[in-house]
Amino acid sequence: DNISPLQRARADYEPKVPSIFNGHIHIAEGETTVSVDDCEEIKALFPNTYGLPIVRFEAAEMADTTDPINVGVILSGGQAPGGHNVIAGLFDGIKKISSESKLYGFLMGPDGLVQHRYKELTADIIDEYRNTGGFDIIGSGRTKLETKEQFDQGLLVLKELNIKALVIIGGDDSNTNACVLAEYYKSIDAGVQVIGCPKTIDGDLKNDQIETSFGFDTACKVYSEVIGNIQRDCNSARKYWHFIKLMGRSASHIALECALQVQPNICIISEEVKEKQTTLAEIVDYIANVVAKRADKGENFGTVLIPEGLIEFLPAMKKLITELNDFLSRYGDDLELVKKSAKRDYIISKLSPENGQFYASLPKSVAQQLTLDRDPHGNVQVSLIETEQLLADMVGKKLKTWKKMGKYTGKYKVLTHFFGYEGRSSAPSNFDADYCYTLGYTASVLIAGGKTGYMSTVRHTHRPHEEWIPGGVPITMMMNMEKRHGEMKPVIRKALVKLDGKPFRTFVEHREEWALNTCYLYPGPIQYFGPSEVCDQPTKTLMLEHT
Ligand code: FBP
Repeated sequence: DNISPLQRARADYEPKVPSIFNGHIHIAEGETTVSVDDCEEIKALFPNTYGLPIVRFEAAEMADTTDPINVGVILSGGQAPGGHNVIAGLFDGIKKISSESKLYGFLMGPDGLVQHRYKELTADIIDEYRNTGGFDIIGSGRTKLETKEQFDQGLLVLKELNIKALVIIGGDDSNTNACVLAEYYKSIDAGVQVIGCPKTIDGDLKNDQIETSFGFDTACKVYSEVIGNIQRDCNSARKYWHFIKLMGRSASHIALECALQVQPNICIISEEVKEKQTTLAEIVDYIANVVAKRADKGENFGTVLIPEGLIEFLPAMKKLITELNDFLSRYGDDLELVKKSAKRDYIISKLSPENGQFYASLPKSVAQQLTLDRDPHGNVQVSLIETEQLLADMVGKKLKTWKKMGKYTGKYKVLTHFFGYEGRSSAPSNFDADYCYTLGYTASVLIAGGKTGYMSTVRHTHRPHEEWIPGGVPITMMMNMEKRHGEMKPVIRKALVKLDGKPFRTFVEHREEWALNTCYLYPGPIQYFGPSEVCDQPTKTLMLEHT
């Protein structure tokens, strides 16, 4: 037997769903919609799926259809807790319509559709994965579905399996592509609907229609548990500063949510850095100041939360990376020939004075990551840069100079951490288990109603589950035109941390106090059973944004 006792107990958990799911459902159409911006361009690009109405569900006497429906499902991009429950909800939904309905999973992401690699997801398989983390039921991948060839190739297997609708579970880019696919299939009368589901731990797929992307809740709770444990440890030994980097490709939602959950001494928010044009030196100064002030009180310990995306939000770093990419493509071969010990000076001599000076100020290990470790296209691999180490080292350097000046008398010992992958496949919290199952079931209702180019949505998620409002939103409504790789493209607008939003303002209200005093909160591990106030709470971000 290779499942853990918790897994066994969790298999029996029945996701809580909105009351409307207890009976038959009829789709009600609301007002027609427009895109968030660039309406004319989006309308021209999506003539068949633009301007569709938002849809809501109403209780009905009997089902609108009892015809069996074959559906395909794809998991796209990074793992997020709850993906298996989206699939379980979808499965239960189409089986409720007709026991003859079938669900097919395409393997290893969108590539499975193009390569015709799939498996039928039967009741036995689904039951094995209910309420579990990960995407291993069918695997995931990062292939982008964007060309006509891929769409046509995919259509062959969809026709072969008599699939009437495809559900794409993904982030902003995958849902943008889902919409392009929906538009294309509609334009050629392919007879295949496409429905999206909002996934990503990063929390940056949200807007007026989508309250949160699934997985964010669980991932933040996992990180907050561990940060809380670290805080209790450092408050006990009182000798380490912990620099903790948190996943989240560009937005800082995860770092902000964790800060609200654990009340650390410091949390940097990339969006604020960008807005205020803060320099790396200023961030280092800010952290060093807090370290010194705490040292004055004899508290030579603390926690610093750093969002993964920070590096790209630093204006000077952005400029340096651009010039380095250019430099490496021109002088990369010459650099190979330069002696290891002379490489650093060689690079500095070739950069503009401004960038050269900045490069010289970086710790050697980071400078090396910027120039030696490059991706197959020759670009700097920003995600490999250990920002937590970079900041810890630079703060150390600053404190040394302050020590010489008599401005600092404390002890500075550092430990660094990166929390990312360990939170992406955790068993979903009750919130994510319930939310995801509801999203999947909602998708089945949208499919039965003949909808295409829609994203499955659930509103009022800050309220008890009976009051949740499932429905569908046309994906074109969330789009605008943005420059991607030098070209204007229709995309779903990515949600960054809003500096005038309640979550950030709440953090700002408290951060000074949290910095100097020790106000740590210890959230503890995710609880799956027990009192509702311990088990079912959504994130602080969601509560602050909606109440
Ligand atoms: P998605 O946007 O696909 O959900 O992935 C999010 C994420 O976990 C980011 O937080 C992280 O930067 C990235 O994926 C890591 O990607 P990979 O899994 O390819 O290492």
